Amino acid sequence: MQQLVFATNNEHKLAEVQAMVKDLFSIRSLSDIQCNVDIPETADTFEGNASLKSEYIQSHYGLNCFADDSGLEVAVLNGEPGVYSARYGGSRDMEKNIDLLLSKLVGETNRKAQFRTVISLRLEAEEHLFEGLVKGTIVSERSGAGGFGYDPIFIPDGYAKTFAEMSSQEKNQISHRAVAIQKLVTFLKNR
Ligand code: ITT
Repeated sequence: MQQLVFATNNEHKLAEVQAMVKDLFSIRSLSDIQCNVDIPETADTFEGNASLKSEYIQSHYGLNCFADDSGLEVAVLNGEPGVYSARYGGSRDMEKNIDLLLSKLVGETNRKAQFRTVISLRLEAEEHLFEGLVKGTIVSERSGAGGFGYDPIFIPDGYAKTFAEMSSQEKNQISHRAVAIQKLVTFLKNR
């Protein structure tokens, strides 16, 4: 089975992607390769940051790998929190991140948002990018205990529950990450 490093320190992302690709290729985490670095994400786009993370691993470890940069984009906030999703409220504290976002939407009727991810895959000298997005709405109160990040306040279009109220299998079939990983899998199969 082909081996790929997934360059993430987010254990939730790792678990989601491992569940999605488990029979197709084997994933090594950053701890599997003894990498304990918080790889700098200095770009202002998902594409740029995904590319920085995968490039770091390939240049320092010489391994084929991929990285995911992702976040929530709220229409009425001009795409905020976007690339700043992980630290929107000033730190990695998700309670504060969500509180800040909800406070900016108080009284707002346009609740449209989307989760977006860009995956950068590095195979030897080549880079390939895959995008996934899922549209939905932001609710005014948290609901559900599953998932991670902004999942308790996001209802995908066509559903009546938040990502945090879904089983991991359900979220993993429709999420932005699932869409991008499916594109990556198709690409690897056709090579
Ligand atoms: P790595 O960079 O190490 O992969 P990270 O958590 O810092 O981990 P990002 O820089 O891509 O990842 O930030 C993405 C943030 O966007 C993440 O911390 C969540 O707050 C949010 N996010 C991304 N995908 C999500 C999802 O499926 N459900 C809920 N929130 C998500």
